[in-house]
Amino acid sequence: MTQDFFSEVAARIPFGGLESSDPLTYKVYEPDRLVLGKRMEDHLRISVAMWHSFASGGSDMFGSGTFDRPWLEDGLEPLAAGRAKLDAAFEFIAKLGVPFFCFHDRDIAPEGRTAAETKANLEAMVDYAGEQMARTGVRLLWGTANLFSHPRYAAGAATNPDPEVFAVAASQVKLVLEATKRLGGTNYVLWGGREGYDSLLNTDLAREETQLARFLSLVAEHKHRIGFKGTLLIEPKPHEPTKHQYDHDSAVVHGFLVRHDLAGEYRLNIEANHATLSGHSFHHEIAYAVANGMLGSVDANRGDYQNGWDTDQFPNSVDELSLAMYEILRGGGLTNGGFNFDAKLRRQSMARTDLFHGHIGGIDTLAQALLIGAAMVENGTLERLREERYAGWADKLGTSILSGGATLEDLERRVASGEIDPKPVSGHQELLENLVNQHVWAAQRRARTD
Ligand code: XUL
Ligand code: CO
Repeated sequence: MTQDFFSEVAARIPFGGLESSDPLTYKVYEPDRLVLGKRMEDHLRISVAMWHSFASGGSDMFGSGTFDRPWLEDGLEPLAAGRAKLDAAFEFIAKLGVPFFCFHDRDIAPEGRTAAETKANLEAMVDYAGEQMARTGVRLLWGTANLFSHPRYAAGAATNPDPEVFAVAASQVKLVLEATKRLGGTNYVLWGGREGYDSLLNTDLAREETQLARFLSLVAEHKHRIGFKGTLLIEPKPHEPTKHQYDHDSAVVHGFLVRHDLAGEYRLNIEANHATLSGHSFHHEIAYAVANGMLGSVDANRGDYQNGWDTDQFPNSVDELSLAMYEILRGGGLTNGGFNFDAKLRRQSMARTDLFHGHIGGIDTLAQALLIGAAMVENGTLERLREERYAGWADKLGTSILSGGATLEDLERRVASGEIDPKPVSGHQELLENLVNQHVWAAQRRARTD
């Protein structure tokens, strides 16, 4: 018997359109609407994150939890509380009407007194999640192991100076990878929570790199051994909780994977707020991943321009997301991946309905950005101008350089003779930015008149 936690929302959130005055309707998101020949729902593959939305009570380092979350109250029997949490989560996701969820092992199953008890707790809660998935039709986008909360991981998991900690982390990943397979997950994520350092004085960088590479090889080996067909994803982040994290950004992770012959085994899970913390834009990180065949999935959220930390707010900037969406669509879209709301309510947003408001706003923002990104692709002007800019590389000189047919001597001779004499050309940045704005504003007008 599942409990009812969101009775103020009677049924699935409907599409209301821009004129709707009901906050509990979608203004833009229409799952069945076709965009570039594909349903909106299949483009976006929205997922709700178990941790922020159901396993956290709203505490921060200055104060305790504020959220109205009966399943997190003190004194509940741990497994009964765990089942109530899953009841609440699946009721919410079904009412939100999105296809996926994501979880860490510790979001759904409490740590026991022994390793055996912890394992039994996980098995019981994974079974219960499976029942809830069957009841609601909600699917698993990805699972992951929490390798950062327990005190044993204070100095890292795979990169810990103690190999016994490595072993515990490895056993945890084995169990969650298997649970993810059992629940039909389409991806498995590794975020290097404390794989980094707080001080170089006690850190051996070379050793830690070797350990991390070994860990990721073991995970890939086990994936193949058990026949898990999903994609393994690494989620870059530059810092927080450690001062420096090894999976700094997309390019750093890609370089690491290539160095250790693992680039064929892993893709990237790119989080908007992690991108901005690393000093990049979100769409830079997406574009890098697309350019290198590494795009896997996205953690949707945003930071705050006044704060230098991971505020994990719900996304609300159509302008910024349109650029990311354009890069995703240019790259062929998300296939196995999705948009997982790794986003949390502000501590003052205490009501349970605020969970709906946060997600509805975020989903509508993604949907509107998708429409604009698609219009930019369909219109084709940006792509054409970009191609024209590089046209010389398709000509004789460009192809002879790239194919290795031209030596430095050849090039110097032709430049000295005046045969090669390039003229600077405009990059037209402002023109391009105006084109993007034109698409943003046109989409706003279309939405008003639809
Ligand atoms: C932390 C973060 C994690 C990962 C999963 O910043 O983003 O929630 O997404 O461990
Ligand atoms: Co994340």
